[in-house]
Amino acid sequence: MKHPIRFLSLALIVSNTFSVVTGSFSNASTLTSLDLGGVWQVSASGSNDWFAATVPGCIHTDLLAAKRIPDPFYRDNEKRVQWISELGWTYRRTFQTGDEMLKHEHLLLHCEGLDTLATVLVNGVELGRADNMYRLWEFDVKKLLKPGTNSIEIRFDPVLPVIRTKESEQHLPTWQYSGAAYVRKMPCNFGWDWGPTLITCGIWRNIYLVAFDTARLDGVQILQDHSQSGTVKLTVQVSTEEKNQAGLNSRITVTTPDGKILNPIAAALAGGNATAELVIAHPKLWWPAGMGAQPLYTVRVELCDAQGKLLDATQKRIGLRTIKIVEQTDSEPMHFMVNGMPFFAKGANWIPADAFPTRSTKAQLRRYMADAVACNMNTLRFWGGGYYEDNKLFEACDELGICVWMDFKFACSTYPAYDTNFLTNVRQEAVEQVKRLRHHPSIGVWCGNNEIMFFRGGDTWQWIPREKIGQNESNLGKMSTPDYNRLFKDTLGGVMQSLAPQTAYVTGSPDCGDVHYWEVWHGGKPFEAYREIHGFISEFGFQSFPVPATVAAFTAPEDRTNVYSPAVKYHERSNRASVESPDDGQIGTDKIMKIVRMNFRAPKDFESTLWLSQINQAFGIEFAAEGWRREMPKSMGCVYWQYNDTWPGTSWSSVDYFGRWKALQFRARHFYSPVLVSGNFNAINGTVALWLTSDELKPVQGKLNWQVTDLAGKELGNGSLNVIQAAQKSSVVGSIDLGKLVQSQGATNLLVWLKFDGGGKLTSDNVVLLARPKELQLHDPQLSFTVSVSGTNYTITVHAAKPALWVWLNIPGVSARFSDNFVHVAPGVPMKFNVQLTKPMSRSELLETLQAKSLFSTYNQNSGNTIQIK
Ligand code: BMA
Repeated sequence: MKHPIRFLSLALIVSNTFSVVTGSFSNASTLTSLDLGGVWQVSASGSNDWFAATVPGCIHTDLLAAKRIPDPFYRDNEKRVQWISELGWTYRRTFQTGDEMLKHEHLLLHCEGLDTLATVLVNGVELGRADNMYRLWEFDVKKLLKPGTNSIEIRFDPVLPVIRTKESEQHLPTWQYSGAAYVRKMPCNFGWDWGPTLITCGIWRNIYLVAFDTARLDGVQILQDHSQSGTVKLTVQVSTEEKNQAGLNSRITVTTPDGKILNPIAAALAGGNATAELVIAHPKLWWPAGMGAQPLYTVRVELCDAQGKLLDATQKRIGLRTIKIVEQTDSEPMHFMVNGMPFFAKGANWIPADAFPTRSTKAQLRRYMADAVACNMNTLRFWGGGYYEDNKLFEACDELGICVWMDFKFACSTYPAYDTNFLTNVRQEAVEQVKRLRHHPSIGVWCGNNEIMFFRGGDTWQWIPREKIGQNESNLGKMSTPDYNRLFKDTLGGVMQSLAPQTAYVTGSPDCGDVHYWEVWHGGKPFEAYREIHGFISEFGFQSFPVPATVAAFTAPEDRTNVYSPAVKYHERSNRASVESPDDGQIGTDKIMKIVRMNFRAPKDFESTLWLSQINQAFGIEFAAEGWRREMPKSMGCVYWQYNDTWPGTSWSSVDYFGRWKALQFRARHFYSPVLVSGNFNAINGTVALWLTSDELKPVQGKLNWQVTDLAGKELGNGSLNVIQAAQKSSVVGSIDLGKLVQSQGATNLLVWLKFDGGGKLTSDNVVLLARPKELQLHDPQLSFTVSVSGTNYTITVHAAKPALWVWLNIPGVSARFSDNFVHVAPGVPMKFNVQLTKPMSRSELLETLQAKSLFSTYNQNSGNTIQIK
């Protein structure tokens, strides 16, 4: 029999042993758990060829560990492992249970993630079936377990035959894998336009036995009332599944961020529910990064029986804040408000960090979040084609101040919302996920889906209501408006309304007033087109190749001659969202190279092509971001596609699969800086408007210095301005008339160097180009550097004899993190970089291996000045 589903605090689990909750009530809790994770066995269903498996995990990583398959990420090995998805796979293990556990009134098998079509057996008896990887499945095992050795077996059926049959009965229009939308399984597992098709299965989250008496906690909802200044009132709603148990009590204790324990409140349960109110005086508010601190309060809820015996307990770390989405009106774009203050969303789109989710470690996930904050981001959109992210990712966001745009996991497809079984399944999924995540202060908005209702007047593709579909439009979506509303308004919206009424919900992106702007990448327009779009831009992006070390990880030496070599192209997916598609990476590679050549000269060799593609990507996204930040509040969000990667390859990411920063990530730190200085050249009147954009909540005061040089570095003019910029404001603060210089020198021989110094973090520098980079008459900058070492601290100072654009440091073969890269260095203004090395090097070793390069060094110097774009 299947029990209602709920989440437990993971804090209760201790690996492979019994854990007992200790509380401040008189006795220990009766809730006990036994972790069943660790070493299992797996075999293809029907065969008897068992080998070791790891739980949580998946069949691909188990086969890989058993050396039964090659690395699916290497070259085109993905093709060689497709057979895995055609088979069923069975996992099994034995475990011991003692009398202690068996004597409890309730004994459940608790599975936090089964991917996807699973049949669960204990001691040979079928307990039930699962059909949704996003749900938590519980089974009553009280009558089945015996003292001593017990067995568990979980059989996973292949999803492919199921979706093929359903798809042949009723076609679901999609640009993902045909029929994939019939199963509640991570959409990008079937392939996406940045990742492989590796349709896996397995026990992908924790699995354990849970035993308890009398009752356990079901949900804890914490509502906040900020209406009285100087206090925040918390309303804590506690519920248990066991509605008829008499005499249950709850006790709520709040610990402040500085460790002070506030007076506990007790509330008796009636009909399985209790409500308690607590007032927090002098509340410390939670803010997104850059706006303030992230103090976290801990709310501990204990459940006890009539005798005061502790039955269950859970802890939620919350932040005191209000966050809402202000809808788009005629006069203002959609935007976020936190604690009553609007803010400009600066960030990117997050996708699963590995095609096999269980491989992502807590440390890796935290590093991605820390890297986002280090680059002055305050927002990440957790895109709808992946999975509901782990608690540890949200905890990092809470602690670091990332505002999360949280998509429910529906993307780029029609879904069978006409099927009531599908809707019931999805409703339960939403209930569990919202209950698990609703206390996180980082979640700013929940969103029903990605690009299912995608109205863009005049475009060639869009998801439109079935009734508006003409003949011959087989590419278009056909999710009818009633179906769409049933799923995204009534079902998901209804769950949000009842379980997280204080959190904003929008039905879809971009049907909530945000903009996905793809005319540059998909439409082939130049970067200048970004300036024609305004509002809250939640997706736009341009691809680049990864760094040489990452390319080396998935290719053989003979592949590394040309970005068109089959293995390099194979890892570019923009026109091949699944293995079903015929493109071999040619179309996307051409798109990159076309825009690279529109903006830059021809790269001289393979590695230069990789680096130059990154400079081009950073150049385009920086151009867009500067424009949108400058015009705030006309635009209020810049969330580029995409932050990270799911495998090593060519994509829109700024941080690659191995966590290596591309040029874009380094530049993001500059173009998202709290105070941004930038310039806009008007070719008609020869002036450069000087902009100062501030996200600071207080006025900013400082000095803006500008200098004009020619490409040889000769100074042709300079000046400075004392500037006061108001809080959260962007405006032109000055103008430089370059009319005469442009006439005498030509726009292709001039650079404008800007620096705003507001002290500490409030500094910003920039270079204004008056022509496309490819037209600039660059000189060899003759870069040189000095290295100083103090303990494990390495400082590199780079000097340029002539202006050097997009200067970067690299140590081939060594994993290094540089404090900055892809910066512009003027002659006479040496630039300091810090580097962290994973293994120490002597100063002389470093001097020998370190490379300092710039745009100039990527060019084939014979490529000339007049480049034709094909
Ligand atoms: C969007 C996203 C993704 C996709 C990206 C690049 O529209 O929502 O589905 O990967 O564009 O094409």
